[in-house]
Amino acid sequence: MPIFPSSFEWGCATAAFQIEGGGSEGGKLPSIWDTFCAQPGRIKDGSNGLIACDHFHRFREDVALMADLGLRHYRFSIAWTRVVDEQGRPNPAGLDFYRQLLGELHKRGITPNATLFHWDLPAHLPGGWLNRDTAHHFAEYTQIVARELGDLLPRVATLNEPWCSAFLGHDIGVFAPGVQDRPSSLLAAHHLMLAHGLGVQAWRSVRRDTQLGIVLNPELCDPASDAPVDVAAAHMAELERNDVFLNPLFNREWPAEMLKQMGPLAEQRLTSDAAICAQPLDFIGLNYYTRSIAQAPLDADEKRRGYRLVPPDPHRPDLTHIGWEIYPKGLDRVVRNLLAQWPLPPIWITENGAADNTPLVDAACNDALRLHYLQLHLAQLADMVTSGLDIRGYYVWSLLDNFEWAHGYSQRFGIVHVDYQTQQRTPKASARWLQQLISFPQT
Ligand code: IFM
Repeated sequence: MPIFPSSFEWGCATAAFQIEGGGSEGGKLPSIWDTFCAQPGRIKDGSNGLIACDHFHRFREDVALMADLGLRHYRFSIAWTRVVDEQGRPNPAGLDFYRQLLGELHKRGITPNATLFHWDLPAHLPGGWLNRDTAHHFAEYTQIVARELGDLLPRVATLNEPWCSAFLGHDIGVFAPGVQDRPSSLLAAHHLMLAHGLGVQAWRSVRRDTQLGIVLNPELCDPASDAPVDVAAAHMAELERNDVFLNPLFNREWPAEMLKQMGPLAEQRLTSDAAICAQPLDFIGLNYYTRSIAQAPLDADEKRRGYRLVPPDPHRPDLTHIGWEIYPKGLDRVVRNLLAQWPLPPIWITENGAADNTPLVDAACNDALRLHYLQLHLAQLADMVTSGLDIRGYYVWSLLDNFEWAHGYSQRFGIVHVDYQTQQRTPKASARWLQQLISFPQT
């Protein structure tokens, strides 16, 4: 068993749209993911998040499961669409759901870590992240959460993986809202970071006793060969993935390459935005799953981006069921790369996990692939912590099998199996291993 300091925090992570369901209960409004799911062909299995894991009604059972597994920390997201109405006023019924959830966590000795935005943008906001006003609406929503729930929330992240909202949502178009336009994706990225900065200011205008941060999914991108064109492509991929989000946090300008790709839209970035984005933070959350391999761009879209990603050969044995390479060394490499470039605050690994679609057989799920993945990554993490890196905790993704965005329910990331017909929860072999690890004597 890998050994961690006794102060190390162990938790699991989820996100509202992926588990809650309760699609229109208590005045919940549609998000851009609801409208995206309703468009034919967007979601692999044609599913949606209206019921998901029915956590909205079963949260007590889910919190009991966490407690049983020895998880003392829980990262979840608050659905903006549940807690604020169309006029931007607090929605008491939605806020009450989170108050009850937080009460239950408190009762079980589990510390919450809430993310304010995990992609489920209210559908009624005109222009979404392409409209600067959305950043101001985010700050208003943040202030409502700070006022209404702030006393129950010791740690809060503004955004989860803004790269996905910006680039998967507005360049590749496989995520809501499904736009495919390179300059727009960069404008969305800018507005997301502006929302982050305005959100931190708004929260701190209400309370100053909350640890505030952001959750990013920086990536390690290796070139497919030593050829200079491939090396340059990998560099471009890392600029997009890392510098676009980390530079604003430290009041550094975007790389010239990214500003050039934005064209005339770059004028919508105001000089005064830089200081707003660079609010001092108490922590940074890093999500790590795999690495990428890049080569020189071939088609027009890739040339606009400056790189082409090469998916791993699907026959390789070291892939998870979603097709991502199992590369634990990357966790160490990516954290050290970031620390060499940016003065990061203390780090939490806010997501790490694997898609393993092993079915339930005789009421048991032997998810050996996930177990293997977690063992490798936690051994890697233990070495990193022992070597002195300031990493304070780990949240496995995810507590439950859940709605995996464009993959619908076809990919299972949970350490607990969910039967979507009966909503029965069954801890998998990986959950039992993690339970043992957490209870193992630590230094
Ligand atoms: O399910 C997602 C999560 O919402 C954000 N990070 C990556 C996970 C796995 O794809």
